Amino acid sequence: MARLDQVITNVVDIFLEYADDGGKKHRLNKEELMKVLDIEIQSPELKGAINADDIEEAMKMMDKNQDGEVTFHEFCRCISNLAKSYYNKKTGKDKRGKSKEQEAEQEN
Ligand SMILES: [Ca+2]
Ligand SMILES: [Ca+2]
Repeated sequence: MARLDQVITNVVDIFLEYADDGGKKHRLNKEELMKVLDIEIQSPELKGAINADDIEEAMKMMDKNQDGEVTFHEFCRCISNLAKSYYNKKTGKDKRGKSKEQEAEQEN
């Protein structure tokens, strides 16, 4: 499989694998989210970026509508933010002290 094929199918497959484990289907509850972050993210930097070691904080960050569950939409937004923060780090963008709003404007 090509690399982007892999990335996209992985995001969906990983989400469903954990989300359908217990509780509601297609939703990550706190325990399921904890497992995803524990097992599927190993880079200390990425773990740090989403507070993976503090499940309450990670949940707060990912669960945008605060209904106690992470939907695929919320999961994708988080993955995309992680990708952006890695991109910014790699390209040195985060060192110029731009605000988040400015970055969003440039990328949209
Ligand atoms: Ca579930
Ligand atoms: Ca939610």
